[in-house]
Parts: sequence; C-alpha cells; structure tokens
Amino acid sequence: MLMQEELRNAIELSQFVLHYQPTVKLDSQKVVGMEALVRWNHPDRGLVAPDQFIQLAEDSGLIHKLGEWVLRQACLQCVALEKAGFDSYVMSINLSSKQIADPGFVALFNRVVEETGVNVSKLELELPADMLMLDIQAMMDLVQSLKRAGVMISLDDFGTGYCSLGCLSQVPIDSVKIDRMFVKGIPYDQKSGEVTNAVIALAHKLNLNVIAEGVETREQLKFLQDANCEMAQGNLFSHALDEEQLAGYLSNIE
Ligand code: G
Ligand code: G
Ligand code: MN
Ligand code: NA
Repeated sequence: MLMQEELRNAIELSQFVLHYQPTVKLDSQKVVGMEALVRWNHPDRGLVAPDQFIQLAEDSGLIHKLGEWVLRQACLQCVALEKAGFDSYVMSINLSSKQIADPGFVALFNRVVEETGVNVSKLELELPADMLMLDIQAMMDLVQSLKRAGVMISLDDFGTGYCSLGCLSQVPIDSVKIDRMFVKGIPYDQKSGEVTNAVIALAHKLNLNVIAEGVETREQLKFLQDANCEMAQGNLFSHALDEEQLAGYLSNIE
C-alpha cells in the first residue's frame, strides 16, 4: 500500500504516539516542561520519525486531522500528569504552517482545550519556522488570539526560517528556540558560537526567553549558561521518552 493511504488510516488505527522530550532550566538545571513529538507506530516499518511523514501529511491535507490528534493527545497527557501530581510542567506542542494557516485554527484550539479540561496556561504552542503562507499581520492576529486564550507561544527552529527581525519584534511571542544547527557547532566552531550569542542577546533585548535545542555536550551547556540562555533540551538531559518512561523519569526527579 502507498504510504499516503496508510497514513490516511493511521489515525483510525491509533498508530500515532507522542513521545516527550524534557526541557530544562539552565540556572537550576530543573526540568520545567516537555516537548511533544509525534511518531508513527507503523505495523511493518516500526517507529517512524516525523520527518518521514509530516511533509506527506501536509501535502495530502491530512495534517489537519493529525495536528488535531496531536493537540488533543498532548492536552490529555498534560491533564494526566497533573492528576498524577506532576502539576508544574509546561507542555510544548509543535504546529505546522498548514495548520495555522487554517482560519479555524484558534477555534479548534479553544475547543480542544475546553473538551480536555487542560489548564491552558500549562501549554505552549511552537510556531514553525516556515510560516510562508502567513504575512506579518496575519501572524500578529493569530498570535494575539492565541495569547488571549492564555497559551504561551514560542518560535521553533529560530534562525533557519522565514521569521525576520521585523516579525520577531512585532509578533508578541514569549520565546524562541534556537535551532540545533547552531548549537551543534558549539564551542569549537566560532561562527556557530557567535550566531548563538547574537541570537540570545537579541532575544533578551526583545524580552524573549531562549531555549536551545539539541544540546548534547557539557561544553555546549557551559557555553549556553555563560550566554545566559534560559532553557535547553537535548540528549545531554534526555532524549524523547514514551508515556511510561516519562512517568518514571518525572517520579525519579521529584
Ligand atoms: O522528533 P524528531 O526530531 O524526529 O522531529 C523531527 C521534526 O518533526 C522536528 O522538526 C519536529 O518539530 C517535527 N515534529 C515532531 N512532532 C511534530 C508534531 O506533532 N507536529 C508537527 N507539525 N511537527 C512535529
Ligand atoms: O524541530 P524541532 O525542534 O521540533 O525538533 C525536535 C527534534 O530534535 C526531536 O524530534 C528530537 O528527536 C531531536 N533532538 C532532540 N534532542 C536532540 C539532540 O540532542 N541531538 C539531536 N541530533 N537531535 C535531537
Ligand atoms: Mn519543536
Ligand atoms: Na519543529
């Protein structure tokens, strides 16, 4: 069967799962939240990574259904964590550009929040780097509506995409996530270090928090701490965990 057809059936067959990668505050080194990352549990191929099917989902329009499933599942997980006593964590959820270009997105978001009973102030939505279908005004309207709903907004993969400095200064986001492409070169590649320092300084001037992605080494951690980066995620702290592993991980650190 074609992958696209299989993808179409995958939601009904409950083949998608979310994994969760902890995010860490760098001054205290405490876990403050987690990013929900979707995987496709394919009957023959095993666990398929999102870069293998998100594009396909976007091209076929399935991203709307998949995105709604991810949103609802992440909210339910947030509620479940709270019930289990893990009530102080932020849940970050990735959005795709097709999803947010849908004029019904804010209504959908509010509906899912209401249906799941999640505490919306515990949620953070990650705007994708490739928001090509939205102009700055449309982005401002979208982000303002979402902020009114009470959710935090971050800009994902910052430095790789379309969000210009104008966009960064005008759209009322809360934080930027520095793409791991820059973190990767730290501390040996001088240019990566300089770009990272510049992005952090710029973000701070605009009162934005900075999250570094893909932190793998102690040297990278030290560099980011020295640069006053607020938060990080990456394999140095933890890779993405399934639901059961996450519960164990959180029990261990509390
Ligand atoms: O987990 P992994 O590193 O394989 O993720 C690869 C890419 O897929 C990342 O850019 C990530 O943002 C994206 N991704 C992961 N989960 C989701 C999701 O639920 N929705 C969307 N739109 N993208 C996701
Ligand atoms: O684009 P986005 O930031 O959403 O991508 C997040 C993805 O980055 C996750 O799917 C995860 O698998 C991947 N990732 C997380 N930590 C690390 C890391 O330390 N190194 C590398 N190479 N990838 C990571
Ligand atoms: Mn992300
Ligand atoms: Na992303």
